[in-house]
Amino acid sequence: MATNRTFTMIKPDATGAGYTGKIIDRIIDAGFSIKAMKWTQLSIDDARAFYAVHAERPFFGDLTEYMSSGPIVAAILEKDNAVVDFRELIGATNPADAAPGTIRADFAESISANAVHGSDSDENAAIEGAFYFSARELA
Ligand code: IDP
Ligand code: MG
Repeated sequence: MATNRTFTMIKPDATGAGYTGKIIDRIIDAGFSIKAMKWTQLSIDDARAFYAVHAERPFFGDLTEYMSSGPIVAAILEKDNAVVDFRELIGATNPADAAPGTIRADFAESISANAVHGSDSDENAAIEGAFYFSARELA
């Protein structure tokens, strides 16, 4: 059953480049409402836990180092069809392949430093949201 929620992070390349406000504007303009949001930073162990599903991938070390290298903004977002619509709003993993006008096309640096995270399923949206937020923190 669709939960109509997804989870996002604005990644260290984008917070460091000063794109946080612009990316949040894109998200709100696309019809998502913010249920919870925080500015924080992952430790290397936090990043390893968050991305445990990718532990066997060759880029796991680079990814976890990068994701713990600077501040991120974590948020739970709500909209009809949230998971699928948000993946469409952010574009392909590699910004070189991302459709024009998507967040990654406009703000990402590289396939690794790609500006934003978006959950890939309702199940993972719930797991990832719970990594950062308690039920008490949701608006
Ligand atoms: P997604 O973020 O579009 O869902 P995933 O395949 O789930 O992409 O990969 C998670 C994250 O790992 C990506 O957003 C990106 O930061 C990083 N990543 C994915 N593929 C590569 C790669 O081939 N080289 C380096 N980093 C990668
Ligand atoms: Mg993914």
